[in-house]
Amino acid sequence: LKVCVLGLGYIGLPTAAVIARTGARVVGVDVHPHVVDTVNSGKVHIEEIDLDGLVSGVVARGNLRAALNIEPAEVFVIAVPTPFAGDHAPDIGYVLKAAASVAIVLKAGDVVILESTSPVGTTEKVAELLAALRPDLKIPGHCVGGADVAIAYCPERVLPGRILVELIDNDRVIGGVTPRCARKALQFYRRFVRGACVTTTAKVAEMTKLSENAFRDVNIAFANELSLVADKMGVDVWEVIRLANRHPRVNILSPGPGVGGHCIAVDPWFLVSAAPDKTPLIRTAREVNDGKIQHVIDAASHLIAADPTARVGCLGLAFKANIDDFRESPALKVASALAHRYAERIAIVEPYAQALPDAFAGTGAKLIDIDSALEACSILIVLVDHDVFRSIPVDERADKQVYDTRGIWQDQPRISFSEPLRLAS
Ligand code: SAJ
Repeated sequence: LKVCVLGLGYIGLPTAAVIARTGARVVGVDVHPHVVDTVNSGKVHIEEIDLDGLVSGVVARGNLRAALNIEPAEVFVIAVPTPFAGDHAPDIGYVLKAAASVAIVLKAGDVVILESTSPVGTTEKVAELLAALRPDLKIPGHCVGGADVAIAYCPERVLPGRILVELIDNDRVIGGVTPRCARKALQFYRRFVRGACVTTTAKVAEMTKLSENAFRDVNIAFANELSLVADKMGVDVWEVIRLANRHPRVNILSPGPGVGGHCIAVDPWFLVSAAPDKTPLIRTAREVNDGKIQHVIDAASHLIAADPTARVGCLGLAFKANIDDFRESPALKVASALAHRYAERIAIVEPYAQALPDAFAGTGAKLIDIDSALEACSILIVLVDHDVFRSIPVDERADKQVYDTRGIWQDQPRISFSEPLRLAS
């Protein structure tokens, strides 16, 4: 079997490598020459547990190689980004561009699968485009009788940090443009998925994916909203959540400095943009989670302004724990806002960064290690729950003013935002 994976990012590269491990010949196509060169040298351009070993193995065995241009194959997996344009409207330009390149080499018997998170109706647009570009082929939904090719939507559902495990173990939803398309795609996923593979229509699969991430966003927004109320009331939100979660039917998620990453902070907008007047809850959740960033900046500023000589350590820039991914990261937004406001008083600790990102240019903020921060800083702002921060014992931080936005140090003497005078003590 020859498989062509379009897009070698956080999803495409692990997917290509896992398929290659099944013995298929996989070519990964990417527009960035450095990505193609890196993969062909058996290395990876993204940090993900066990991915480096897997890629070097499948490249060495000749099962995976990367290329700048598409090649004929039997299965095409599209895993390119779907960002949003202005007004939070989804931009499916990369998907359509990838589909147009597939059209060049498409032949009867091939299977085209879209994995990118996409607005409802995108897979049908892909079919429409293929029908327009390849009138010589019978395209599903655009022909009478049996189609020459199969087109399906099968969203990825993997969690960064657990991608290789979840690619195999998670259940998959496989939505066909027609039931036959779904069955063809199912045969492909059975090669490497251990979880259940459930078939449905392309539109249902598209909306299912968006609903999963909107569900998580709404639930995190609830936790973040509780944290705002708790700050105002002078109540420890972590204790409230811990106790509420002892109820058998309550499972409140964790507040944080906001929601980051390229999925949860983006995908709910695809639902809002499809039905703006029907989605007040999903929209508000997005606004609550985005608004939490400013709340954290304000609360941290309050603390920092109260002690003008203190050095401040911001712990973490990544969008979540134990990864090197800074996309849409609330931690990065908070830390860079503080660096712009308080300049060289701010030190950043981020074990997953080699240098400070561009957002810190001209601020005077420095990247230091955690030991130096514990020595030099009397104020600590916890922005990411990396394990290395979590494991710092209380005696190394008991004398510090700590604003712990992730609740990782439950034993830390708490500061209260309802009593500003205490902050100056
Ligand atoms: N977060 C909180 N509180 C929580 C949980 C998360 O503030 O209780 C924050 C995180 O710190 C992070 C953001 O939310 O900033 C998103 O993190 P996440 O771990 O919830 O999700 P992602 O973005 O890493 O991955 C999600 C997953 N979707 C769901 O759990 C429904 C994953 O399964 C999807 O495959 C992925 O999006 C995707 O690619 O769509």
